[in-house]
Amino acid sequence: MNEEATLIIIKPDGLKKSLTGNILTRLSEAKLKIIGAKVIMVGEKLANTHYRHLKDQSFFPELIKYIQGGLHGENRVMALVYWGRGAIGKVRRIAGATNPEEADPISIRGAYGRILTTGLYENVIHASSDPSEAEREIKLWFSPDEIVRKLYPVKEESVSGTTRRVWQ
Ligand code: DAT
Ligand code: MG
Repeated sequence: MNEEATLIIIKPDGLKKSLTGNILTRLSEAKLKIIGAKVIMVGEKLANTHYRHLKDQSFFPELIKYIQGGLHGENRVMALVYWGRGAIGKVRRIAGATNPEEADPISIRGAYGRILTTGLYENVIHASSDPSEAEREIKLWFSPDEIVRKLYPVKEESVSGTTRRVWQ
């Protein structure tokens, strides 16, 4: 198993239902390292970019509303980067299947997810599904200095006299 990083998002329903502690406890079973964590509000641009592979799906507008908190009156999400051997697969297993009704009942999505009457899967967390998706998503959600490990190449960028580190 390769050492790798994966992105996890605790979605607005997870925060609204006060599930953060339960979810982090479940994820700790994987014996991975947290190398980045923050609570943020998701803007439209971030939401659209994150879910760009689904833009032609009928549920896309509802999905964008969901991740931005529009279905829960709760505009926060918690974003985390976990790192370790086989991290992507281990986290996906603990998360469970995309459809919460098909997910193992002891997985996070099986235990806490539901299907809305609109058909949208309200499934509590996001987890990267493969290494290239993980890299794209981590670079989208985190800047290099928000992660306590050198994951991907970085460059310096100068903006009006101040330099900052950005992904190459
Ligand atoms: P995953 O989140 O398991 O990687 P995905 O990337 O295919 O799944 O989809 C992103 C989210 O979109 C998913 O967590 C819930 C929602 N979704 C996916 N497929 C759906 C469907 N057929 N009906 C309703 N919601 C769906
Ligand atoms: Mg996915």
